[in-house]
Parts: sequence; C-alpha cells; structure tokens
Amino acid sequence: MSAKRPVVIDLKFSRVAMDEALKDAFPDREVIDLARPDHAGRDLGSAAYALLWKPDPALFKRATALEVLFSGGAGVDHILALPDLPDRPIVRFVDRSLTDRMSEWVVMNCLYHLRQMAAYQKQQREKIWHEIPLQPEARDVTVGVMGLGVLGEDAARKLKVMGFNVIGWSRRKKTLEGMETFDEDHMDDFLARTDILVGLLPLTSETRGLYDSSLFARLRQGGPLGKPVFLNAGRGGSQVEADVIIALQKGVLGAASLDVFEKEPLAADSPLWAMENVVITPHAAAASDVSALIRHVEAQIHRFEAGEPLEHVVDRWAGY
Ligand code: NDP
Ligand code: OXD
Repeated sequence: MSAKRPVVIDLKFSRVAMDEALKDAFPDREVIDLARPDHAGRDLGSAAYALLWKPDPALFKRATALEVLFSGGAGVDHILALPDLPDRPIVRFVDRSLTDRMSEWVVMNCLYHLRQMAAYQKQQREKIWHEIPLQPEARDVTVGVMGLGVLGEDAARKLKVMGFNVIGWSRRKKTLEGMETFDEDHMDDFLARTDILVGLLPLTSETRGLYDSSLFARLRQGGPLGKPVFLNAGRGGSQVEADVIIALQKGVLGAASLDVFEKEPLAADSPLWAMENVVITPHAAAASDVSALIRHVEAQIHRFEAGEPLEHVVDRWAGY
C-alpha cells in the first residue's frame, strides 16, 4: 500500500524544467506538484513523501501523514526553520553535478583573485595595456576552506590540483591527504594561516553570523595577496554583511566573492554591488539539477520502501 502513496512537490524551478524532469518520474504513484495551478488545491492527507525548496509554511498542516522529507537542495536550513515540522527523516540533496559546479565556482574565484582579474578588467575598460608586476603563484597562497563536507572536501581537492596550499576547518577534525586540517577548537590557528577564506558551511545556530569583523581581523594580513580575500557560497546568514562591507572599505579584506547574502535577492542599494574588488553571483554557484534531484528522490524512496536505510539524512541536533 505505502509503495503507492503520493509524493507532494513544492519546488521553485521553471515549469519547463519541472515538466521535463517529471515526464517519466514516479510511474506508480500520484505526484502532486503544488506549483501547478490544477494541483494546488489537492488533498495532501495521504502524501507519504514531500520534496521541498523553501516551501509554503502551511504545508505540514495539509500534509499530515508524511514519512520522509526531501530537501530540493544540499542545504536544509529552509526546512528546519519551518513551523509544524514533523519528526520524520529529512534527506538532503547530494549530487555529483552540484558538487562539481560548486567546485568550479570556488576554483574560478580563487584563481580570479590570485590572477588579479579585477584589476585587469578595470584596465580593459580603460584600454590600458599594462602587466601588473606582482604575481604570486598558487603554491604561495593558502586557501582555508571552512566546512569540509561533501562540497568543501571536493573544492579543497580541486584547489590542491590547481597548486594552492589548502587547509581546512570543520566541526570534527577530518583527515584529508596533503592538507592540514583543524577542528572547531582550533579556528584561530586556521584563520591565522589563511590568505583566501572559502565559506562552505551550512547555516546553523552555530554558524549564523560567524563571518564578522572579529573573524576577518584574525585572517593572515600581509600574505602573498597583500590582504585576505573572503569567498562565501555556503549561506548568507553566516555572514554579517555590514562587517563584510566595513572590512572591505577599511582594507581588512582585500576582496570578496559572494554567492549568498543575508537577504536574497541582494538589495539594490547594497554598497557591495559597486565595489570593484567584489564578485557577486545570485546564489548560482551550484544550482540543483532538477532531473538529477528527481532521480535521487526516486532512488531514496525505493530504498525506504525496500527497508534499506536512507542516505544523506540530516542530523537535526547538529542542524545540517
Ligand atoms: P555537508 O553537511 O556535507 O558539510 C558541512 C560541513 O560543515 C562539515 O564539514 C561540517 O563539519 C561543517 N560544519 C558544520 N557546522 C560547523 C560548525 N559549527 N563548525 C565547524 N564546521 C561545521 O554540507 P555540504 O558540503 O553538502 O554543503 C554545505 C552548504 O553549502 C550547504 O549546507 C548549503 O548551505 C550550501 N550550498 C550552497 C549552494 C549555492 O549554490 N550557493 C549550493 C549547495 C549548497 P563536520 O564534517 O565535522 O560535520
Ligand atoms: C542548496 C542551494 O542548498 O542551492 O543546494 O543553496
């Protein structure tokens, strides 16, 4: 019986992408796609599974018999904060293409700052032909990756291939070949060595507001890039944006690349938009591929109904 129970979907992808992804999906079960006007009012009382990205907060009042919740992304802060959240397993999205995309974003931005692309782009706009003399090599620069989970570990390995000296920080100490790693008790040692800080942390009560003036002041000053650089593609709630702006204005930070913001979309009057040493992308570092997401959910439901353990289950106590 339960093998046939419906799946309810509340995602924010384009209609075309959703229709394509759902074309042959869940062949034996009803799919209630709340983004479709003709599905929006359906009874959710028998739905066993919910696939969600920033869902309607009232969803759990309607879907009262859920067995498993699936996050439409790797992050689950948008689910854990929901009212009436049922005490059921939450499975997050872990996917090769998402991981590869995030590592592309991280490597690209580290290289962008290493190779002084902001200065070259300014020269290009001004039609100036001038080679900037100081050019450190990647091996001279230490990239400190905060968060060594699925995304942080992959990015760290790929940065290493590019020649950077890579170090990492996570809640519990990790062992990664060729990299020095630090646990949460050794944050200061980690920061003091870091020239480019890469934020790939989930948003939890412990990581909210973590990237603030005090943290920026503890990064290595006077390294090969002159001033430290801050990259964040984890969650905007982990950065105190006013402190990022002040640190950039005062030269505590030399540059930044930000994919995530305290409030998204970033307000039109944010000073960050106009800063020449800041790269802004609109929470686009690693978008979920909706077809891969649907396949992942199908596979996990198959496991669940076969009595096998679910994979990538969120630790609610840790918050990620
Ligand atoms: P994982 O859960 O695999 O890894 C999280 C890492 O953060 C772990 O290494 C964990 O430590 C560490 N961590 C968590 N809390 C703390 C803490 N308080 N102190 C120190 N370390 C901590 O997550 P992913 O790598 O898959 O994803 C990371 C985040 O990236 C997501 O939660 C999401 O917010 C964001 N993201 C952003 C995207 C974008 O497009 N911008 C796309 C996808 C994800 P430990 O290893 O000890 O558990
Ligand atoms: C995610 C995201 O968490 O896109 O997957 O931010």
